[in-house]
Amino acid sequence: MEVLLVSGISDAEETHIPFSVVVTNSVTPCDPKTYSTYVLERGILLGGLRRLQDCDKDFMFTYTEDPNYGPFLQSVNGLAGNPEKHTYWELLGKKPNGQIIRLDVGIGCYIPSANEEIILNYTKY
Ligand code: B12
Repeated sequence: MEVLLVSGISDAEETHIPFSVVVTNSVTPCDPKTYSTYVLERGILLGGLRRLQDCDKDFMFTYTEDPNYGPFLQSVNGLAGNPEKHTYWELLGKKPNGQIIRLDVGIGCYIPSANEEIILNYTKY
């Protein structure tokens, strides 16, 4: 009897890169909220935020589209940045050594690393 082995299915398994999203507010300080989500290998932050919004009813966000730089994070959990008040959502990343860096690209370009902490910080400019 001939046995046909179909290979390749396990090769198509997706690698999940888990990371956390911490929502903080430097304008009106309050307790940070922490969420967990993931991207696929080399997936963008926006994808992880969308997945989080789809899975967790306590997290929501909106963005606008900039003609040059792509998606600009507009609001998180109902609180929106406001040019008149000079407020916006700043994107920070906490490295494994604890160092906090300011991301050098927006949510459409940033690629989270495994177990990284992404901080969405409502702040002023
Ligand atoms: C001023 C400025 C800001 C201000 C804009 C508001 C204001 N009115 O001042 C604030 C502080 C909000 C800001 C925020 C951020 N910025 Co900025 N910003 C600039 C800067 C210095 C000038 C933009 C400008 O005024 N141009 C003149 C006006 C007339 O043109 P405009 O097209 O209308 O400008 C708008 C866009 O530039 C937009 N904008 C500004 N920054 C960003 C970032 C992203 C990702 C997007 C989609 C849009 C956007 O806001 C401007 C006003 O509406 C540029 C660098 C430069 N010299 O151009 C960086 C720059 C555009 N920003 C950058 C970055 C990385 C950010 C942040 C992601 C930083 C962070 N880690 O939080 C955040 C955005 C976070 C989010 N919520 O999505 C990068 C973008 C690189 C990239 N490929 O993504 C740049 C190129 C600086 C750099 N060299 O790293 N920024």
